[in-house]
Amino acid sequence: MTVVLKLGGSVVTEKGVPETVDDEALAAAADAVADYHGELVVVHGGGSFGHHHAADYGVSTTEGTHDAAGVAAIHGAMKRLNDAVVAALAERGVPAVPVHPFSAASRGADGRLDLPTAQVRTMLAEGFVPVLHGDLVAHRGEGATVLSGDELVVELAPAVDADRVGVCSTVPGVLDETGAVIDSVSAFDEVASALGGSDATDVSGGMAGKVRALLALDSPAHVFGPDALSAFLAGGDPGTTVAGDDAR
Ligand code: IP8
Repeated sequence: MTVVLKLGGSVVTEKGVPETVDDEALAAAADAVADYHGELVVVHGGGSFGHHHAADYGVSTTEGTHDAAGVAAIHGAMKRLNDAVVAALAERGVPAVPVHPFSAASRGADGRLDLPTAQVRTMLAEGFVPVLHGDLVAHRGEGATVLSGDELVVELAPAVDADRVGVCSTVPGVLDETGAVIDSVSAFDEVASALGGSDATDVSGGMAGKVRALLALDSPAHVFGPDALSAFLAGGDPGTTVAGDDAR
């Protein structure tokens, strides 16, 4: 069983306090991961590390920077968060190793991401747990732009032939207009009115972009809150199951 797991940046950091890990939340997530013993790729988001610096330098997934100091600040912050996540896993005996996407990935002028994944597959085959993170990416014509953890999940799941994809978020699933968790989504139309259908090109921000991207995968994805991480890793289907035509 191969699992790709995204830990939302807001789950493992104090979102409002720059460069602050939520130690309790990270410890709880790392405890849950340590109880899982199959092939696993972890991706984490930026939380109060990447987003704070990205905002300072006006960088997004489409607006880039040529300021090397800005690149060093944003990428450096993400490496510090990655160090904290890898360390929390390693303390619990998880063979976690860091993978920094900025060193390997690039975007073309059309925004298309090229993410080499042979090293991640080899790490898995050798028994490691690769830990990637939202980062910057060299972007033709833009300098460097933000690469979100959600984009990484969408690239990695087919590359490692994932059986399951988990997105651990601060909310307990995809929510309907009343705030209740929707059990399953098989087409975007089913949730368009609850999520707002206007962000067709947004694969990095907001639940609508996440759901669209997850529907395109050929493995089922689950969106759930931190309390349900253990249940997901134990093979359960907490929160919302997102499975498009190719995943069923
Ligand atoms: O939180 C963003 O990753 P995300 C990474 O997964 C940076 O969108 C550098 C802001």
